[in-house]
Amino acid sequence: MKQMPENFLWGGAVAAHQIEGGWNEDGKGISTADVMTAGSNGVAREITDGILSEKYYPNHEAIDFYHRYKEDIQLFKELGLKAFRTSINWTRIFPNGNDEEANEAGLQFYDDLFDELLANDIEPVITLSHFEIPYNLYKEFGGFRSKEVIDCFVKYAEVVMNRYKNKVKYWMTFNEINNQADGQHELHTWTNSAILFEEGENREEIIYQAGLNELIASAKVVKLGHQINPEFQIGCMMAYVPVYPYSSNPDDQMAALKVMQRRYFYSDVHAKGEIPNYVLNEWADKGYEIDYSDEELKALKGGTVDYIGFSYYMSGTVTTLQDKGGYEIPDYKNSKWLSNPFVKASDWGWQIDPVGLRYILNVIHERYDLPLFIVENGFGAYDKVEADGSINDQYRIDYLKAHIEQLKAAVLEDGVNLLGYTPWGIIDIVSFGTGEMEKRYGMIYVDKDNQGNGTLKRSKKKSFAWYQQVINSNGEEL
Ligand code: P53
Repeated sequence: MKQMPENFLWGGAVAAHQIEGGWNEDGKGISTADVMTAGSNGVAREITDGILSEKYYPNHEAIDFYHRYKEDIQLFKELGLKAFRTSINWTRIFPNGNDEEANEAGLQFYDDLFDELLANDIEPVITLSHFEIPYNLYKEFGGFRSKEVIDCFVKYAEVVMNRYKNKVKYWMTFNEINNQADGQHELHTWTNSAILFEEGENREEIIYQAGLNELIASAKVVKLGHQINPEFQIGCMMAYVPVYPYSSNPDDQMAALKVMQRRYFYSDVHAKGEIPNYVLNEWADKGYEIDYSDEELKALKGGTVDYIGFSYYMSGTVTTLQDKGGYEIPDYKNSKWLSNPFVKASDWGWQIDPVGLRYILNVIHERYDLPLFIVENGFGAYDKVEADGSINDQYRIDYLKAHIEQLKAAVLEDGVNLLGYTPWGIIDIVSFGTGEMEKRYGMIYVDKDNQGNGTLKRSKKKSFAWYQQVINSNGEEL
């Protein structure tokens, strides 16, 4: 029987702002995540102008990993994690984003964290910006609208890549850089680019500019990183939501292709180092004046990524048929986004589609011929603590099992080169989309509710022992 590669990185993933807390400790500055209030299922998070005393900001304390990481890493070790994906919070290192000097206390925190992981044989996998941009860079420059912020990011990356060059091998630049793609969702343009819009601005054009600025920054960092340590593996990080045509109508195929191109723009530039024709033509047709120099085009070419990191949670569906319902999207004439009648959805409406993971692994493998890394996948759900303290999250096991079966098919049957699998929110954390604690992904439960009450005590869910066995058997026993 074919087996998963010996060095396959079974792991778990989180992000600094969703786990650490300690939002104003040891010299840390305010980040974009620190001004996001708690929303709820169906209610958007608010982005406030600075920090307002009457509001609740769930990321300020999060699960207090900042002070509890040692005990949490002991649980990760017991679980058997070979890799742990987190991010460096930019504002611990450069509190304002454009400070002259880096903040030594912030650098020391990540030294200690990485040492602790390595001492427990856990490989750190590090994102440089996971929705954590210094708030000051929004105030001073309007976020990634500005070319100035490219230099701030490159300087920050250079400092941390130098500092941790013997501790961290796997890096990613911008988390889910394509979330912002259509420019329409405030939370996404804020967290990807630190951009808020004025009335009447052309959002699409501005987001193309900001996205390109990030791609240039990323490429410069990839080049620099390889100079700092040629062993570095530096990837991009995409949110892949494969979009299917609803029917075999040729227009539905084109609609699905066009919706995907808007997202592929980002990984195309990351992987191929060039702005694709379909985007250059769109800019010309719409009269967009996107600012880039020859020097920047050269930078793109010189900083292509080593691997494609991506999240996978769900798939989507589009149609041009007019009698199926759904809501209109701009990517192709008369196209509408609708739910897929062949798959079920989570309580938050995320469509559950394990086969979609195998599908997208194949598509991306064919498109780029690069190693792939699933750095997020998981099931956000309400968990119930039983009277005896146990948590029987069989639904989470079912979700993860079904997805691991499909990733195994992609590797063992389809020949996809996959570096690892780090399921999201290995320990319960603050939800990004809603700011809730009770949208839980973890195999480790954290006693805290949506209002911020709870002891923060950690306990193992049923999925803990299950995942332990998956890792132990290198994916054989599901
Ligand atoms: P929450 C959309 C589609 C796929 C992944 O999300 C997404 C999003 C944004 O909502 O985000 C990623 O916590 C993101 C994580 C986030 C995770 O998915 O809203 O990288 O920071 O927590 C899950 O359920």
